[in-house]
Amino acid sequence: MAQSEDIANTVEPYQLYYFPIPGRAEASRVVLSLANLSWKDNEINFEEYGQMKRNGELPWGMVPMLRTPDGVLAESAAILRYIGNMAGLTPADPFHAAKVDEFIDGVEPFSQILSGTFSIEDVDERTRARQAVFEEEGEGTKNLKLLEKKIAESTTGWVASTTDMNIADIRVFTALFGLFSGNFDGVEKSTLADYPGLLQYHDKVANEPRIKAHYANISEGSLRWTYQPGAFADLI
Ligand SMILES: N[C@@H](CCC(=O)N[C@@H](CS)C(=O)NCC(=O)O)C(=O)O
Repeated sequence: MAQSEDIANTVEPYQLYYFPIPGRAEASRVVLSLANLSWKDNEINFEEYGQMKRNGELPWGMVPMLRTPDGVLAESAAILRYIGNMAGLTPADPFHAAKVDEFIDGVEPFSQILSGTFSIEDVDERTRARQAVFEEEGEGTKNLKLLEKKIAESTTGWVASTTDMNIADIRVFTALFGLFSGNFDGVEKSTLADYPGLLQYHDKVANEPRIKAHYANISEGSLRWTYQPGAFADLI
């Protein structure tokens, strides 16, 4: 890829920068697409990330980062809310909008459950550490149970009890099922067999027409297979 200054000179008014994985940028990528904005997905490698950081292009020294016609925006939740507002994917009434925010912020501990394991160089040790996360008393298990409980409490099937799908669903769906793509040693998709409520939620979101269309044509070997309908059908 060209240097970051060159990327910024391309024509799309919205430019997202993140690593070539779903991770913290995936929900914003989906919503940028659903918003029909003209945008570019700049998948950067670690060296390019380092260069952008040294150049002072990243407001908080991290990615994702979004360039917009109004300026640069960092923090994945802020980016998601901004794009979600433009896409009509946030509720209008203040309470439901706040409930949506609650879920976007509430899923944060879950999205960090592997964070202590990335620095473990030995693959066997790393695998064991991640398996422990999903043992009975592990943080992964606690978080999956909590998420399943929250979804069961929904009055509409959408995570924040909204009438329609919104950015909270897209964040929870991409964070939750992205973890089981096989990209993380020691994290087995079979774990989800213990969570029928989560599998039902997967079915609901993956079959939502806009989500289904968005992931209909992913490339061979893509990590995004967990977002397609039927991805976990063998566990049901
Ligand atoms: N709170 C931030 C956290 C961003 C974050 O942790 N970004 C990671 C990638 S997932 C990063 O930039 N890591 C590079 C580094 O810290 O060296 C957000 O949600 O955007």
